[in-house]
Amino acid sequence: MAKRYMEVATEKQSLVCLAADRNTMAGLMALIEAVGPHVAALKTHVDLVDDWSPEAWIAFCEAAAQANLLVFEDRKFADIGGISRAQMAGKYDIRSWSDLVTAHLISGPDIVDGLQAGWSDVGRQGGVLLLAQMSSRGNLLHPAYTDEVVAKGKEHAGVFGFIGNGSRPAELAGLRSKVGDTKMIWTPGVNLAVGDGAMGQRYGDPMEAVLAGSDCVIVGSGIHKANDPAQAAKAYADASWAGLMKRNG
Ligand code: S5P
Repeated sequence: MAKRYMEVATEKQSLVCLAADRNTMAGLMALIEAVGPHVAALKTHVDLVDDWSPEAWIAFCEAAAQANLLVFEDRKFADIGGISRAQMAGKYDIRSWSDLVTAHLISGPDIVDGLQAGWSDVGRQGGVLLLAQMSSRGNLLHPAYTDEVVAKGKEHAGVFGFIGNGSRPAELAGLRSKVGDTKMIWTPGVNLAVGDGAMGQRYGDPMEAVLAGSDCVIVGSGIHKANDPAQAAKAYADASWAGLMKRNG
């Protein structure tokens, strides 16, 4: 999965994952069409779509595949292993279309096995991104918790990587030194307009995040609320790629 992501990122010269936080199927489809060439992955919150239907969602995932995008459901699973496995099925059947999902490790490491079992149940493979840090102010993912998530996640083959805080480059650099080079770090809380966002969100600069060790900047409103989402996506892609070139010297 990591190889696939890096291939797409290299082809598009973009380390950007679009947080496609729109609440209609038409809005989501329009977004993929506009920004597909400039982003390497697509993050969804399937339960915030007002007119969701299985058929419309299948068409959306097909459009994402055509645009060569990994599909990442940001479900932030947190329950015990067996329930997480069951939640991969259910109405939204996340296991059948997601390549990546997010999870908190608060309930212990079996959640990763539960999510992996979910994909196995339908003969698919996927990767888990564990929340090691968050971008929102006052969050409770304190450094000792982060350290435990990293220590346990690094050892687990089902863990694709970690969510790190894109709004604080110093925190992110600290996370990268703990994670090492074997797992991904993807970072929300990124916007070209650095500073405080709505309802406690905080934003850092995309290039700074990549320089601090991010493998992928997750950008939502900076793209989907822009007057010209395609142009905005290109600007984020360029900033992320310039960061990678600079980091690699
Ligand atoms: O700590 C986090 C973790 C995540 S996954 N902070 C976040 O903001 N996110 C997600 O990233 C959040 O659920 C949203 O979909 C996206 C950020 O969107 P933006 O509009 O603030 O860029």
